[in-house]
Amino acid sequence: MIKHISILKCCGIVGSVLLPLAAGAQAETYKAHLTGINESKLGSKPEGDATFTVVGDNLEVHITMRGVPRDIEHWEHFHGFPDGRDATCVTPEMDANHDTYIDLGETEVVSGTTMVPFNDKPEEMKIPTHTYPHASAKGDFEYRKLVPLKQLAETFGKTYSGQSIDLDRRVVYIHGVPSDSGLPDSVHSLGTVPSHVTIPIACGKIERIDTP
Ligand SMILES: [Cu+2]
Repeated sequence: MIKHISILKCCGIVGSVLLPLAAGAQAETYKAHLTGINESKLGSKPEGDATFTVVGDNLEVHITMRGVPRDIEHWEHFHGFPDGRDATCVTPEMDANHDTYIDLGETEVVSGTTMVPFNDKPEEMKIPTHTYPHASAKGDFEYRKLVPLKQLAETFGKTYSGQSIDLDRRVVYIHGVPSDSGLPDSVHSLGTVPSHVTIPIACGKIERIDTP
């Protein structure tokens, strides 16, 4: 029963040493309920859920969204503070430049920075890719991924000098509106990535839901 300790010790995502599960005990699980941002501009009401479950050496990520702009790719990540501070979701009154849009920069005050992508290979932590989920013609998508925890923890620790993933201090963001949305220049983005790709459309705070 104790053979898993060494594995979990290296990768425990809350930084604690996890004891083996007793029969019937629940796996280490986190959940975020996502609700819309910039909804008045979207003409739809994004909503969904993200769950994160530690399964052996992997983190199983499952994200379902509905009401998002249809037929386009949607960037999605967890965001957080490199110093481990607790991140929360942006709120409408945080529109610092009063252009009536919440852009990526305006999320940073309370949500920190873009950390781990939910694309084809989250463990590589490469943010600009074209491997994010693509919404259906109805405006739904589902993303499911088994992420090797040890690899993710290593990449994370290198990127954010010795920090751990600490899911329960992070938030999940979904981004993206169609390229012909006519966003004003006041909507700021990430480097050279167009603002229609990075504009946030939904956010949810991650919380641990099993009983540690
Ligand atoms: Cu993001």
